[in-house]
Amino acid sequence: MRKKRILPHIVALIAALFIAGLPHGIGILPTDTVAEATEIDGIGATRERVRRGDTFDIVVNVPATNNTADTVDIRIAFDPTVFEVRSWRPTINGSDVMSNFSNTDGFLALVAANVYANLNNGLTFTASMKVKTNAPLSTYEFRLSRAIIDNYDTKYRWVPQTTGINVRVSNETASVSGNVSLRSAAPITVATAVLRDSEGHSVSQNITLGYNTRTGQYEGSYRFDDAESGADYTITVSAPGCRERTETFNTAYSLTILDMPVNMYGDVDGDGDVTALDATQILRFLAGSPSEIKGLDGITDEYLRSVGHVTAGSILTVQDATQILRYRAGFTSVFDGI
Ligand SMILES: [Ca+2]
Repeated sequence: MRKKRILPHIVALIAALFIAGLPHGIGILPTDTVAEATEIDGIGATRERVRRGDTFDIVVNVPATNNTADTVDIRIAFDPTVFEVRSWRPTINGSDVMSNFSNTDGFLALVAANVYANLNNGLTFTASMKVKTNAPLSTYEFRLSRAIIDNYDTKYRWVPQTTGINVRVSNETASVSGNVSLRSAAPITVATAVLRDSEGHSVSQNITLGYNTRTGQYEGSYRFDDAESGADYTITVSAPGCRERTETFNTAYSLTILDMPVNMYGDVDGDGDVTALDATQILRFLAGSPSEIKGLDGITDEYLRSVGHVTAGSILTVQDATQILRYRAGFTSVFDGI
């Protein structure tokens, strides 16, 4: 159908007539993972695991090229018994784009003829989708069933790397919660918790820490209620001047309680100060003697090992102990940059 240049005009005209009577969406919800999805060459989703009633974005991304396109013609197929389109208003700067969708037949489409769009920066088209409240729990594909961006003079033709994206509908939720605590001579009143799923999507939460006179610690708590049940996650807690702590777990229960104590850089024994005693713990560990890092049970506390590892090297060495001693003695050390 693309032997002559006139045809795209006709396609666009038909599309324009066809969309005239269709309802428009109700606005695109911003999400913090759109940038990630737009790095895809082809089709992507801002969320690959959703629950009934959730909204998310389907993104079609055409990577940057030096070619000039005559025609943009895209169609995405989805299961209309599971998803519905909230908004699909693709635009190309300076061009008229005919867009169309059907929540009955399950597709999103756009046609733009003779757009001569400058593809130097690439093109991104976003549809806001909603999971129907009665959607069966399963995995569904959004398929880029038509993806044509070409130029009749240069014969440029886009071949997307990703033509399908799976979105899993699950309706079981799990919560993850825990206390965050640290000892520090100077007040540390804020921390951050980041919950990350196995696909790399993450949500973060700011934690306010208060000083507990009974325990002598700065303490606060985090809680995430939007996790999926039975899935693998990591949680990472960070605080100023402290070694970040990451734990991996599975939401096997409806509530997972994971306390996340953190230590200041170099404070191996966790007393809130960086002293020669911390350097001693490192040296004992390196010598194979029992220490805070590896006790008599022979189990190495990987977090405390990372707390003692203050230099940029790949493993804990005597250099780490030396830096702690230098810092304590008032010499220049890696602590100057913390
Ligand atoms: Ca200490």
